[in-house]
Amino acid sequence: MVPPRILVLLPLTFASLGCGGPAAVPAPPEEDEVPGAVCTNRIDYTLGSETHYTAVYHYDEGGRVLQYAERMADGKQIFLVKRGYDARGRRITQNVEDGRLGIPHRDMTWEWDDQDRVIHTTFVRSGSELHDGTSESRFFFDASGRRERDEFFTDGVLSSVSHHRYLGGEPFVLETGRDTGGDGTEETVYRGFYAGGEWLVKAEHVYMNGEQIVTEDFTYEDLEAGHVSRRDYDAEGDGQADYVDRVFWGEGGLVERVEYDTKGDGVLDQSVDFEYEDGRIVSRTWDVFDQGTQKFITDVNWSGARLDRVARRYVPTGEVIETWVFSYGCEGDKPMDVPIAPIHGFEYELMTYPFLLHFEDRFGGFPEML
Ligand SMILES: [Ca+2]
Ligand SMILES: [Ca+2]
Repeated sequence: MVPPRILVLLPLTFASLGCGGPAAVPAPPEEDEVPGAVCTNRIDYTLGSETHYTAVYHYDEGGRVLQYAERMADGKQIFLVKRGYDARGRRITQNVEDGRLGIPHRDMTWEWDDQDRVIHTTFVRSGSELHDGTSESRFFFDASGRRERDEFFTDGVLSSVSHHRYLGGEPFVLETGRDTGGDGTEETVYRGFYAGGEWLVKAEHVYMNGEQIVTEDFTYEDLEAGHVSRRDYDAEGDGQADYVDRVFWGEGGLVERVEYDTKGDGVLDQSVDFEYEDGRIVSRTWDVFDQGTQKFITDVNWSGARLDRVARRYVPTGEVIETWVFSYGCEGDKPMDVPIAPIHGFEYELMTYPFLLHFEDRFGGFPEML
């Protein structure tokens, strides 16, 4: 299911933490001893002119992330992720220590079947009285290998069950009913309609109390290629779009521009333009019209196929808001995939396509827990 996309201005989340004091110079990162690690990559992050963080990834021989740590300029560790893998290289454990605003300790496990599908996850939160607890998910598949049922538990008690029903037809309908409490009564139903069994053309979120039907309609410029040109989001199913996105494609199947009409009144509220060189993004321009006129540009520099530097600036003043500088101690292309990490905002700056529309991506690949 594709949630409505809400653009929020300037998420300067780190600013409130404040390093205080005079402008600090980034210190060389401390290299931890990580058993099994063979090399490290690093990101130096600067927010404004005063706040510096360093992130270091440690990789094993197979190129998997064993540890990811973020430190402040004074060396204090503020975020740590450790991952463990089974003999087949599949992630089975993750431990997070969050010294910032999050839940201090988070321990996760993933259990796989012999077809490389995750069938069971656990997520234990500790260290904050308010949010401590255990979440658990179990995923079940039918005889033909399709996802059939998901069960969710909170502190050992069944909290909800999702049933996936493959209704067929053209467009092909996948219906997911969510039963809160697992008492046999479904409170919400989601229906995805896939043209040719492949591309989402319509989505409905139905609240069974009759109160609301959220509807999304997708129009394609090129259905074969999955190039969507427009999404109409109707928040209450009255047939009037409340939010309209338009996507413009360029040569080589790259997204050149996305327009957001956040009130569905035909007036453009925000837009994002992308520029590419050799098929790689080099510039992202974000124009905002609905909260005063504002313009942000993200410049992306590459060194060969690798990210070298990403910097986001506020155009009217020229002020650089945040900068990511990448350095590589490892050969080849290693994953930088710790989506929960505070410094990972660069991924958002590089993202050009706003939707998840292909049927195969319906359940995603790997169930991350944040
Ligand atoms: Ca129920
Ligand atoms: Ca409406």
